Amino acid sequence: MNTRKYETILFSYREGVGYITLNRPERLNSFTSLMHEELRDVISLLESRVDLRGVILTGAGRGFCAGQDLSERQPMEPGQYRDLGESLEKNYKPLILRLRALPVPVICFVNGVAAGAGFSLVLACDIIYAVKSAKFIQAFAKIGLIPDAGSTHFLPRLIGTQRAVAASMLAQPISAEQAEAWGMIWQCIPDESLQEEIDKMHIQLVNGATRAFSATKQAIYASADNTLEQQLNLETELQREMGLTEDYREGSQAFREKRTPVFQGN
Ligand code: T3D
Repeated sequence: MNTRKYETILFSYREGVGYITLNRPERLNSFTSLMHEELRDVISLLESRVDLRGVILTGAGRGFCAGQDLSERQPMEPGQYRDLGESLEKNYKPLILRLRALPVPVICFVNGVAAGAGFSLVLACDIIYAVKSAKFIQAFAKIGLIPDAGSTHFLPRLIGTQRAVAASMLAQPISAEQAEAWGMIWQCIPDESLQEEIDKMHIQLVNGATRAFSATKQAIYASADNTLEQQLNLETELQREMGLTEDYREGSQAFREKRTPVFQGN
């Protein structure tokens, strides 16, 4: 296993799968400047790997991520203000955009509470599992902020405008079961099955048709802004590319031979 040492996250790389674990359990893995710096470093490494097959993201301890570490924000004197736009531009925007743009599936295993920008981070992932005891809180309203780090983009698309507005303004926790029922996450899993599900996902990623996963992401995410005709054109272009891959050759051959395909991800 290829392992690098960080202070606020754990990172490992195994058989083309990058594992990122947010690792400040005593503060529910809330984001600090250092955590952003370390995440940037890890994402750069993932972007540079030609053998990348997938990414698995989770949190250490009882929480997934409680958003911005509020203890990093010093109390302000009357008349003093903070430029929060600077923090979003520097840290959150690149994190969300780069994670979303990774050319492989990014799978989130939500192991506990996800609040504020931690909730947004979850929504930026391609497939989301959450343990039954996990909950999701748009905590921003409680401190006088709007949902950020992509939540106003992802949430209405996933659960509809009414639910997105209410969840954001009321800041009420959404249970993992509710999240699954609303289509906000893929699956709610028993708490005790977390590691087993991660291990199963590892196998799926390592054996998957990675190029097709990448093009699937591209096509589905582009559909929000495309007309039907533009989307059909995009599908045509991407499917033409898929027809040139070794994985398609192998997949169709395996079907003919009635065996499981052995995809190499190229
Ligand atoms: O500033 C900018 O850069 C702008 C961008 C903002 C993006 C954002 O994310 S804003 C939203 C920030 N997040 C929040 O407002 C959530 C704050 N946390 C909570 O509301 C609650 O902790 C939870 C609902 C998430 C969980 O509640 P609970 O009861 O399970 O745990 P707890 O006891 O509140 O937290 C455990 C410890 O973690 C506790 O420390 P202690 O008392 O044991 O020493 C708590 O203070 C700490 N903690 C939790 N969240 C944060 C945190 N410490 C710093 N920052 C946090 N966000």
